[in-house]
Amino acid sequence: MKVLLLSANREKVPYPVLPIGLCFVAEALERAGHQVRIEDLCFARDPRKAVARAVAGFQPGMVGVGIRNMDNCDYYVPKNFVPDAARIVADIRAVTSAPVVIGGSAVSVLPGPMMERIRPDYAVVGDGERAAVALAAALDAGRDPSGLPGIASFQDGVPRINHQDRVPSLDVNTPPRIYRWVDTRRYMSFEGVYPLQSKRGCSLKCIYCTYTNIEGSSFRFKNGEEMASEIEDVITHSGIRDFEFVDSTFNVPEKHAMDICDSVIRRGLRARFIGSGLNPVAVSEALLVRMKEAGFRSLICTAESASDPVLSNLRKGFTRADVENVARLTSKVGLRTLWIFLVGGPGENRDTVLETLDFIHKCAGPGDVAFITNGVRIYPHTALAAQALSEGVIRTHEELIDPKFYFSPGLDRDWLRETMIEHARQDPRIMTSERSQHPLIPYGLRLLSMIGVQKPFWRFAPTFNRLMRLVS
Ligand code: B12
Repeated sequence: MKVLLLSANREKVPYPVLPIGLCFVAEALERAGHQVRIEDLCFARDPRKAVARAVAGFQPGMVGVGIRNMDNCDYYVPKNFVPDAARIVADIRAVTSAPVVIGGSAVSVLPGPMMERIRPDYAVVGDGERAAVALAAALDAGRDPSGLPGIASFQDGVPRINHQDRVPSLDVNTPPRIYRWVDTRRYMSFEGVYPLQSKRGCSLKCIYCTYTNIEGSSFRFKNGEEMASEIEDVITHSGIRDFEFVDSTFNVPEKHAMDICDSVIRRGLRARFIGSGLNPVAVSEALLVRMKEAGFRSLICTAESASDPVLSNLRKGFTRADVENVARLTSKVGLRTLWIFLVGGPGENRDTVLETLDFIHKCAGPGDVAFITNGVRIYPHTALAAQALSEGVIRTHEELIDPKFYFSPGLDRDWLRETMIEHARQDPRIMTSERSQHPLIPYGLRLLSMIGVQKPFWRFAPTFNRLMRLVS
């Protein structure tokens, strides 16, 4: 069967990200004998025309739409991507009667409401590889796919969702070989880095997080040798050397992270690892040293807070002392760190906010940057959503298809905003999420990329903040 896959994501903040999930699905469908084409709408001048052209030129028997983001999780500069996805599906319908299936992380977060808003024929919930192949096989054979695991469909006008058992290991998933499917160079011309996935799942219990709902709560791994081969293949075929692990967190569990680093070092791959999430719950000096040896240039530390009561309420599983320890170790080993803070969760008040800001001023390294988001996006079927329901902040999980934010009742939102602006003025290493939405940033990234500056580009955030201060 001919399968056309469209990537709906056109978001360029903080930079355009390669559609790795869709490419995993494309590879699986191709391996199953289907003829597959991807139409990436990220840079399309006129996405509606691009959709119509892609369908008319390929005449697919099934169309898949990859939907990564519902919204940008920003309270001050909100963007909602669901209407764009609905329009893409309507545009597909206008030119073909082929069945339409949606999939991607946004769909897995809230499948029912996403189906109701976007009106596809089917949705894939969870991993796409097996479910999409089973769906295409059923449609090809004229069988009803609505009972298949991982497939959601409308029954009497109401979405019915069949959850799937997660495969026990990732060994069955061959690499997504993204360079075969989309114009990777175009992405690299921003702050693009090539995404790698070495595991799925997350065993942590952070109250606001969707990761366990998307990927499951137990880990499924690819081993170090497989990852090293994948990296080698990407370098050989595309020349790309800047990578980033999109695992829930790279360093948990540590043994697996060590295994990946060891294999990369053994192969002598001259790869650079730019992003990759580091969780303070398990950071040893030995791991950081090994990561640096493997080619890690910088890290993204998802501390979320540096105040003990808030960390405890968020169930982060670590304390301020652990966060301070990470700051000490990353400085000692020489790994620049982008610190991520999520301010406004349960128990947050003026004192706890000031504690976090104090950490940034005093403990973050001189080359580090702190990215701060105000308000916590409430996601369905999380402990935070349960709390928000009991406090009357929301009425149903389903309404969370539209972004809703949790702000601690002990915090004045105006005070919070002004305080952040004030501290960012004092310490230009502080980047507020609001400021990161500045329309000039994508142009700046392109410029830096064009002149061949080494990544990560977030290290120029203080320069950008100083410039903004001059012009405002
Ligand atoms: C790593 C990551 C990042 C990195 C990306 C780095 C990179 N180079 O790619 C960074 C930090 C840059 C980032 C940024 C953003 N992110 Co982000 N990110 C993630 C994370 C942790 C992993 C994404 C990933 O690549 N997964 C690996 C792939 C293989 O999985 P997958 O896409 O789900 O694909 C599988 C299935 O979904 C399915 N599938 C996928 N597509 C399709 C299509 C079809 C047709 C079918 C049938 C199936 C299918 O099959 C795939 C294989 O099994 C997720 C959380 C998570 N655990 O999923 C959040 C997540 C996707 N991000 C999210 C958001 C909001 C953002 C931002 C908008 C804002 C922000 N605050 O950072 C930006 C947007 C960037 C952009 N330009 O789009 C949200 C999206 C939900 C929402 N609210 O809309 C998530 C879910 C996190 C969350 N808050 O819950 N992100």
